[in-house]
Amino acid sequence: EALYDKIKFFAKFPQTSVSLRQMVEFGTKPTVGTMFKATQFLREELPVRLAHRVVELENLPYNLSNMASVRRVRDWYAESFTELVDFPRMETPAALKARDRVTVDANGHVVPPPIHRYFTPVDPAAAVPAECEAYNTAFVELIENIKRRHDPTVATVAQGIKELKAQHGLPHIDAQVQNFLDRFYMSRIGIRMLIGQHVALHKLPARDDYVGIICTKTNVAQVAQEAIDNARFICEDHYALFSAPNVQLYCPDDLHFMYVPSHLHHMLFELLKNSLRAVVERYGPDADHFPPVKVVVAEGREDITIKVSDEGGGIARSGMPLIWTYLYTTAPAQPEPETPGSSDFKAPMAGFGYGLPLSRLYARYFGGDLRLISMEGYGTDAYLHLSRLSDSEEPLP
Ligand code: W6P
Repeated sequence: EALYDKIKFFAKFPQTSVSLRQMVEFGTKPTVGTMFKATQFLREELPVRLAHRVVELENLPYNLSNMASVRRVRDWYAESFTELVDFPRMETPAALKARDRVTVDANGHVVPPPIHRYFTPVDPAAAVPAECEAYNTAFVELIENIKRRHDPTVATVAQGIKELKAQHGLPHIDAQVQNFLDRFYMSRIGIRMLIGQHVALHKLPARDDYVGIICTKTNVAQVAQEAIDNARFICEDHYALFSAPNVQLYCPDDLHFMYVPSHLHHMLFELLKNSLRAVVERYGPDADHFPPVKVVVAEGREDITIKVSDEGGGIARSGMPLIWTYLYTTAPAQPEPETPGSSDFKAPMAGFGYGLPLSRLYARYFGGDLRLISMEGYGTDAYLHLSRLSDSEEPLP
């Protein structure tokens, strides 16, 4: 039908990645004119990214594309795509200048205008049409609604994967499905980052340590301590413990770098929950002593690395690859929040659900990585590498 043809056309455009540095340089003291350029960029880029996902959702193996849950997610993507391409263009001289017509290269690939057309701050003194502000506000409202619409995506896709597992009785995830999910969730992280950043720049009052949702001085010890407190609380609640295993944090108080604090919190919280769970399950909830979990933070030139070590008995070497799959979960099924407004970052004491593969994607999104090394019979070390060189480009599947 017509909509799908349009989506296929947009999916031919290459996606344009934005570096953390670009996000920060662009978002520092944004003017209405600068925000207008960002609006123009997202008004072009978001439909392209969504279209890529719709096409991929339509072509999944194992009849996944026909599953009710996957179709529901596909419909959200198509709906959001439609709203974005139907959002009116504003034909100001500045907008026309920023939007050179696309060209087609020798291989028939569509070449979009270069990103610096959009990502160059506008001189605060430049004359900006009065309508721009209202236009920006309307666009922010649109993408906020889109972001909210897609909140239940992870839970809904997970439902489809569970059904697939039940139907095929797959012992562990198929590489093709694993690959799709890694790409799909990585793309989702990028889309939600761009929307979250744009909305925050538009709405939040300027602060000298924040550019949108990026904190230029993310204090590692502070975020780590919050993640520790939250994970211990959840652990105590889940196992009805008087006191969760202790977590010792070794981190300079003043160590800071440019990052998205909510991402860092999310990754550490996931790792800590896994470690606490392993320790409590190994020693039993009634044990009168638990070996502490240790968090060591190291500052290198390239990376800040955070090691989370537990003595929870470790994982067999043969079980290690399963840790990163989306089908492998030892935790009992839990009701997922489906209500609009529920946040991305909320999860009770799960096992190796989606926490680890998603945390690794969050790490990789800004050029980092997450690795696990385990000693079966003793414990596990998780290494969270975070890139300090903020010019890593978004990885775009
Ligand atoms: C375990 C299993 C695991 C996964 C991720 C992080 C820490 C741990 N500890 O036993």
